[in-house]
Amino acid sequence: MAKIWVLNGPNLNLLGTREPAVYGTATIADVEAVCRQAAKAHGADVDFRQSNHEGALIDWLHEAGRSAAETLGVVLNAGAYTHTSLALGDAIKAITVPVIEVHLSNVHAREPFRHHSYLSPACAGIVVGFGVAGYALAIDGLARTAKTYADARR
Ligand code: CA2
Repeated sequence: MAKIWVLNGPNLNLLGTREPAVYGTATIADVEAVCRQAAKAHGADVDFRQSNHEGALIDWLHEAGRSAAETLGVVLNAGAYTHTSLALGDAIKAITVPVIEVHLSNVHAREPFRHHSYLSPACAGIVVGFGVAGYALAIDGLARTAKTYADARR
């Protein structure tokens, strides 16, 4: 079965416990359930992970890249590392599977330091501001475009 990686960065394990006005009330387990359902509709399986460590996210992107043959792509919410991590941007550039950047909140309607992303230039697409539904939208987008990327790798 084709695989979609869903990678979540720092503090997203706390989802649903604080700042509901910004991030909603859904928990990370709810996010995982939404992803599994969205992927199932495309006949894909989900590898869902969260880490508070930049290096773990980089290692997982490399792992996803190595599994290109069975991978549709990666949905990545890198949390605050989005705005700080050149290394994560480089890791996305280094792999050939498509990566969709997701943010629960509309980062462009928030503080100016959230307007810049080191990841966006390396990503196949971006989904911001749709809350947890954004993960499902990203998975739909991946499923619709993955063949284009697979053909380009041949
Ligand atoms: O909107 C998003 O998804 C963000 O990636 C969330 C990050 C933030 O730094 C980005 O600018 C935008 C923050 C994740 C922290 O998540 C929490 C959720 C609930 C309670 C505490 C933290």
